Amino acid sequence: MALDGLRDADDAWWKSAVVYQIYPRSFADSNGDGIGDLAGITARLDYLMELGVDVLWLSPVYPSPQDDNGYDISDYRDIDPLFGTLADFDRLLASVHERGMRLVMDLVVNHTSDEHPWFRESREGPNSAKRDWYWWRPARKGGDAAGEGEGSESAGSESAGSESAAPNNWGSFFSGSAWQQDGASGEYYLHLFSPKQPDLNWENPQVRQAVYALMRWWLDRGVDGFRMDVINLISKDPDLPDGALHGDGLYGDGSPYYICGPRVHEYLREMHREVFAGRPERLLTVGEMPGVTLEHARLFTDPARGEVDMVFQFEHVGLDFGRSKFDVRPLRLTDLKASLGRWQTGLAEVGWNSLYWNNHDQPRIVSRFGDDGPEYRVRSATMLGTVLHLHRGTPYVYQGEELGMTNAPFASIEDVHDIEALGHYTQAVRAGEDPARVLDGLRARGRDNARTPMQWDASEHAGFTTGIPWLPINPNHTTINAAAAVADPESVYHHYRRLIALRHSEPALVHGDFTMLLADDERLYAFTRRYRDTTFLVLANFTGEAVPVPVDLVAEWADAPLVLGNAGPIDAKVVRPWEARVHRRV
Ligand code: TEU
Ligand code: CA
Repeated sequence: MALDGLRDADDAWWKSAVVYQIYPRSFADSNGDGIGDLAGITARLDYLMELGVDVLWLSPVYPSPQDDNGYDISDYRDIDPLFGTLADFDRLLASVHERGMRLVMDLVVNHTSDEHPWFRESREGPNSAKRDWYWWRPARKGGDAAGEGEGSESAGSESAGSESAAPNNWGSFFSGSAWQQDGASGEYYLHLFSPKQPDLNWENPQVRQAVYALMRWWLDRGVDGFRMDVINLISKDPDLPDGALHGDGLYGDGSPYYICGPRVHEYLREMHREVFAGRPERLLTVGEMPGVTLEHARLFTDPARGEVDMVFQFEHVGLDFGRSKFDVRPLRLTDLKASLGRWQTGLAEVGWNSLYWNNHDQPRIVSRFGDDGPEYRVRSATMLGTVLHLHRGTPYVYQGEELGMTNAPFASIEDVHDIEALGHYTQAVRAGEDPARVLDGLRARGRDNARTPMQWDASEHAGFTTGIPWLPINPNHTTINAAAAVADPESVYHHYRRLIALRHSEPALVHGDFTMLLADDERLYAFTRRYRDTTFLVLANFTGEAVPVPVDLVAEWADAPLVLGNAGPIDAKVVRPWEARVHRRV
């Protein structure tokens, strides 16, 4: 594989790798039940190999009541029958390795499903041997525990019990209280996400050892690493203090007491020692870390500390938020450059960045930061890919991003499936917001936008299924689909192939120093990558208008060959709408 040749001193193969994220429910359905599955993925591996990606990240495929589409696991050592069997999984893994690619699993251990045997045993009562495997607390004194008529349900849960008696005022990520009262004991358990996702108590060493054992089980099966779900939330301040009341003041912000909590680095170092340290093969670990700061990220990704290889930070996907993620504000390009530039500089000496625009929680980037209309969809999608992939770090491609797939036209709230979106809609409308405006916010930011089925061809169900898709196919699949893209050399697909090939063949794009240019320009994004005697310039237009190239750049780069562009022959003095250029100088 091209990777080896690029190895620098350290054996971090993933520095020159490109990762492709698969959301199994929506990738490819092999048995016509309208839900994607493992055999469907196996049948599409040649497409991924042709694209040139090195690693596949699978969102969860473990047994789950699917309350949060699999991020609520009821058995960590098996495959949900929806997606297939362990034998199907082994076939997929072998087929991935045969093609020289790797596969990482999604590790969801901040919480389990409330149908996991661990939680079933834990809720049996205060004397359960597993009571301390979760965060149980008695009702708050003085709060009216019974709270007839006073308790309000968080999205979809049977009565949360009286919220005023909840042990503290923390709100859940999915709206409503972060506490659920359990009828049997009258006590409350913590769930930062849905009531069917109770948080594990990592203070308990038995919990940690149980997690390390299941991780070793999958590594022994041959997987190449883990993407770790909200792994910076596993350490809570054991006093569980109330949070400050912000905005609508319904719930307190508990984040200061569970984002990068007091023992999180200790736990990740212990995990590294117990799971990864003794293994011959170099694995990939990436921690999803909402709210992580650059300071903490440097600690998490410093190879000398033995925690994780890289983190997913959320700063650049929150720059166009108003009061909430569903309150849309226009992006200021200088904010984006300031944020990504800070992370480039901040992890230049120690640590490593992950690079992403999309995943199964984010709306489609071409609809968000680009222009998904017929004239500029391809060009803005390829511009966004070029800018992201040529930063210093490991790029992640989310399924369909390589086709320039767009947000979907959700006609009504009935079309919305995602628990986070439904929780927000319920709470916002109850708080008196105009349902139509709330739905607009969901259309722009809802996670279902990322989850509409993969568009393989222009046929009725886009080649995704022969059955009825679990989520409607985006009607624009008649023009936006893999078959058409593969057949069109000017497509987003072939541009991503060229981008990935460039990273595999140019050490400067892996290891090169990053320098931001034009930091104050609200229309152009420009930077260089320098390594030994090679320098690359990346210049991109984030607007639908032609923009003159700053004269000094013209002068400096006039004789440097163009190695990648997305708008045909260039005009040295003007950058066309949504155009991206990559020049190389030795
Ligand atoms: O997401 C964590 C997370 O921060 C997102 O839920 C975030 O709140 C939001 O959706 C993005 O703005 C992870 C998984 O990626 C997500 O799918 C799960 O729902 C969540 O954890 C709970 O497991
Ligand atoms: Ca299926």
